[in-house]
Amino acid sequence: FQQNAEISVFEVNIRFVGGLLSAYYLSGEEVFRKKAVELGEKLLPAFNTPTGIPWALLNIKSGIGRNWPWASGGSSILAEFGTLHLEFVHLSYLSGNPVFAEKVMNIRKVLNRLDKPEGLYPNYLNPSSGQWGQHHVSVGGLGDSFYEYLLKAWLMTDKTDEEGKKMYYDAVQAIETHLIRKSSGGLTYIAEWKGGLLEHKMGHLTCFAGGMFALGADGAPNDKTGHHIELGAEIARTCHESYDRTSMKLGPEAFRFDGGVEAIATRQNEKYYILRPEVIETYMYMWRLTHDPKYRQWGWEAVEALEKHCRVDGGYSGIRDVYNDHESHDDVQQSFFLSETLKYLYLLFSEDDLLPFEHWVFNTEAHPLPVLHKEDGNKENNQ
Ligand code: DMJ
Repeated sequence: FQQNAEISVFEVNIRFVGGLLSAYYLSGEEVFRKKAVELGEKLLPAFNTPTGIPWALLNIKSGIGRNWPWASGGSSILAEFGTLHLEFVHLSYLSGNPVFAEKVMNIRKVLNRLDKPEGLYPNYLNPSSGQWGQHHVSVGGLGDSFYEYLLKAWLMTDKTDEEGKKMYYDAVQAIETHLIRKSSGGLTYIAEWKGGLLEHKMGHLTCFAGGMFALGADGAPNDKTGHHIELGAEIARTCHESYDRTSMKLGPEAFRFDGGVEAIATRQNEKYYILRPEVIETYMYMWRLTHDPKYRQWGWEAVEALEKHCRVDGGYSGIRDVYNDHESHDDVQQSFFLSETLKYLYLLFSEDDLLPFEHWVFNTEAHPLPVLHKEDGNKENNQ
């Protein structure tokens, strides 16, 4: 933790803070609690900006932060600063130090003060001016886990975090109106929004949203529970199609619904598969919430494809082109393959009482965090 190195605040939080917190809750070993809190403290200087919206990058020795220069004139990114909430609430809960929860609650305050174009959250926010950057909206890369954490913040507080709940269902309403479309072949997809214009492309990352809609169905306002489950099922089907329409039965990084194609990657640089979990994650949620056997069948198709095309001597590798009959391996096994892809597969074929949703939420890297039940006094701690 003393290295003179620049780290991604988001990645360190979801992979390492989240991993340490899970290790603590699953083992009860004090060392994990202590290290999670120590690491959380190392991240705090990232919040030293005029608005308290954290920097994306932080030198953990000097505490100096900055943003990616490519991010709309040095903005912070919604999916990055919006994906600290669950871990930081737990850090306050476990340390007795309210500072962590205060930092993430302030992020919400800034967001709630801002006007949102058509009710949508742009992916970029300038941490100095507190103004939106480019009006690009996505439920995939740069946006995704912000929405996931609104819902899970509500669930993780035993449904006491009413602000998180409202922000989630309002956001989904705007996403449905402005981003969700149906192709002529009947596939529901989530497009990207750029200053009011739609790009009819869906990323592999966006496929997590099927599971999210289903997980959030229960609390949906205006009797919309069935509708949110159905939306989850439709996204799951579309993402399954994106796998089924390749030679390897593994999905591309992004697929399009324009120029006469549906659920197919048309650009060479979008044809790769890097062992990502989102489609299997959605199958797992859909299975648990509906028990429709097709989700296990689809999961098993993915297992067979992974064994056939990604298994290599040293482990598993990403693939450069899923439409090619011959594998070209990228020689990388991403850490989310173990923490997410294989874990969600394991859960898909396990009984529902293994890490039941009533007691656990998964952080965006699939590290399980316990629900803070009301009787354990979560209200005081969260405040
Ligand atoms: C993971 O690091 C997390 O799920 C993150 O939210 C986005 N996607 C990668 C895996 O694809």
